[in-house]
Amino acid sequence: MDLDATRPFADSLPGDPDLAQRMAADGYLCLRGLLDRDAVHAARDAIASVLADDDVLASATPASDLVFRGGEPPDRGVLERAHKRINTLDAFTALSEQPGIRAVMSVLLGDAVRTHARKICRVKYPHDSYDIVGPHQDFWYVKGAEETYTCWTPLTDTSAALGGLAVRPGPQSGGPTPHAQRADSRFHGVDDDGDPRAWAWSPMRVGDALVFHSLTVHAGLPNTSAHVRLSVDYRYQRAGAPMDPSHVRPHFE
Ligand SMILES: O=C(O)CCC(=O)C(=O)O
Repeated sequence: MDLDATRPFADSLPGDPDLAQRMAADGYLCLRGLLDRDAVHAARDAIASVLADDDVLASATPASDLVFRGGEPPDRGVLERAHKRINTLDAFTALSEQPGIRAVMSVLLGDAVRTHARKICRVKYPHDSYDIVGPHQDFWYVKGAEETYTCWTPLTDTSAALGGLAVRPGPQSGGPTPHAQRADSRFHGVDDDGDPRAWAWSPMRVGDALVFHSLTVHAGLPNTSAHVRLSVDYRYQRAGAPMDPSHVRPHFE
């Protein structure tokens, strides 16, 4: 995707009175400064030290710089072991309950909100195209309640080279779309005509977050930098609404 041709995210501030209307119109909110930066850095450092233990980071630079050691991305066994350790990190799980996120979720979902146990840390190695999540709706993966919102937040500032997440804005009136296995990636996704003007993307800073509806089409972008891209995504729905069994267990368990 030509990021220069996308439109920038429409920014919102956590206290804006029209967050629910914006979500209904655009399918997403880009919330600048939603999360406490120290808490995000704590999660980044804890996860970076897991990756350093697996020798996937350059040894000459601090682990928190996330410089990739080069060569092929680690194999599935290493990834799985790392994710199981990441799932146990307090700094990773606690970030999902930051007051800023809770406040936005109570605007969108009311007072009784349930956080999915399946919290996902994305570890995106440079030039690993097979691991790119192309255009998709989270509902295809999440199932359960359509009224589910994802909060995606980068653990480092993002740039065009690091990629991040792009969103296809619009009201979510079309319902779930069938997904197909992609030939060039390990993920399922939806067709996209490839017109970057239909998409929104901007660089993000530590503390910024994207919150989007389970039917909003979005896509992970290629990482063409020399750094590992770290982000986390957490999901929320009304307590008591249906939840798929896969989402009551941690990722990779
Ligand atoms: O971070 C990424 O590359 C993709 C994340 C994603 O698709 C999601 O949070 O649903």
